[in-house]
This record gives sequence, structure tokens and C-alpha cells, in this order.
Amino acid sequence: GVRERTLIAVKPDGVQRRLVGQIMQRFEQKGFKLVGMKMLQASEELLSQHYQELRRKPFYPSLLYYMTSGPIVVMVWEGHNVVRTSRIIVGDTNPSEAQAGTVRGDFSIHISRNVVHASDSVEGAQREIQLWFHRKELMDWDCYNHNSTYE
Ligand code: YYY
Ligand code: MG
Repeated sequence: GVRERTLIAVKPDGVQRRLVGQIMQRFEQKGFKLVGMKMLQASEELLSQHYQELRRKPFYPSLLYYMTSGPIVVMVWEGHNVVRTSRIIVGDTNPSEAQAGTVRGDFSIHISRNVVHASDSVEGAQREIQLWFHRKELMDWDCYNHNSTYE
């Protein structure tokens, strides 16, 4: 439905490189609705829950070190098929494989510094949104031009 939500995060490298605005613009111009956003320094505790499926991967320690190295910007975007479409906007995990026109394809070179996070399933998105946001931090608001975006 049009109320599907996903978690997008600009990682420390993206913040350092001042890419927050350009990344947000891609979701706004597509027509998705921003329903939550904050800047924070992520704790290892939170990140270990966020990346719980990757705990045994060889790159996991360096991933956590990098993700705690500076502030990140976490956002919740809402709209029809937003989880799947966001993965397309963000591009392949490995920037060498990411198409030009995607965030990772346009702004990154190496998998360990791929600028942005996007939830990979509707269930995963729900889990991640609950992890990063309190319910009251998510705004329920009506977009005045909803009918220009949806039937
Ligand atoms: O969902 P996505 O971020 O595209 O990839 P994941 O497989 O969930 O891995 C999370 C994160 O881990 C990835 O964005 C970069 C990092 N990573 C890595 O540094 N090296 C790998 N071989 C695989 C993933
Ligand atoms: Mg993932």
C-alpha cells in the first residue's frame, strides 16, 4: 500500500562528504514522503542489532568501526513499494556493480564506503524503523498533492 515505509541512512562517509542533501533530494523528487529524520552518533549496541545478520561476516568488525566513526542521518520514507524502489535508487551494495544514476553508482567506489543504507525487505524495514525511531518521532502528515502522485 501507499503507507509502506523504509529506513534510509546516510552513513558517516556520506555525511562527511556533504551528500545528505543530494541523497534526500532523490527520494523527494521521486515522490516519496519523509516521515522521520534525525542525525546521531550510532552506538555499537544499536548497530549490532541493526546488522545482526552480518555478525559472523569477516567485514563485520570494520563495518561497525566505520559506522561509529561519525554522525549518521537516519530517515524514514513512505510510499507505494518504497522498500523495493529505494533499493533501486540506492543501487547495488558493491559500488563497482551499482549502475550510474543510483546513489552508490554516482557517489562511491568501494563497498566499505558505500554512502547509504536502505532496508532490504518490508519486514526488515519495520524492524529497523522500530530500532532507530520512537513512534512519536514519526510524523503522520498529509501531502497536499497526494492525488498528483497516486490514483
Ligand atoms: O543492504 P546492503 O547495505 O546493500 O548490503 P548488506 O549485505 O546488508 O551489507 C551491509 C553493509 O556491509 C554494506 O552496505 C557494506 C558492508 N559490506 C562490506 O563492507 N563488505 C562486504 N563484502 C559486504 C558488505
Ligand atoms: Mg542490508
